[in-house]
Amino acid sequence: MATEQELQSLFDTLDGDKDGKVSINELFLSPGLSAIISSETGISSPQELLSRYATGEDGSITFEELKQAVKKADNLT
Ligand SMILES: [Ca+2]
Repeated sequence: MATEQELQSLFDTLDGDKDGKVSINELFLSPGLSAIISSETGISSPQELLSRYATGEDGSITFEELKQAVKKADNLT
């Protein structure tokens, strides 16, 4: 379980280039944080997470999209 604030801080840390989106490369660069995302969303692979929830053309996930994924797994407190 995570609060929105914890999720935001996790997202900001993952977003290494600070463009407001987390790309597949950023997920791969931080395996420890990706593992937390996996447990909060119940989706084990970064590829699957992005293909299910990222709606932008560049395939990166926004904070709102990540929040939806965590909410859907019932892990947002
Ligand atoms: Ca980024």
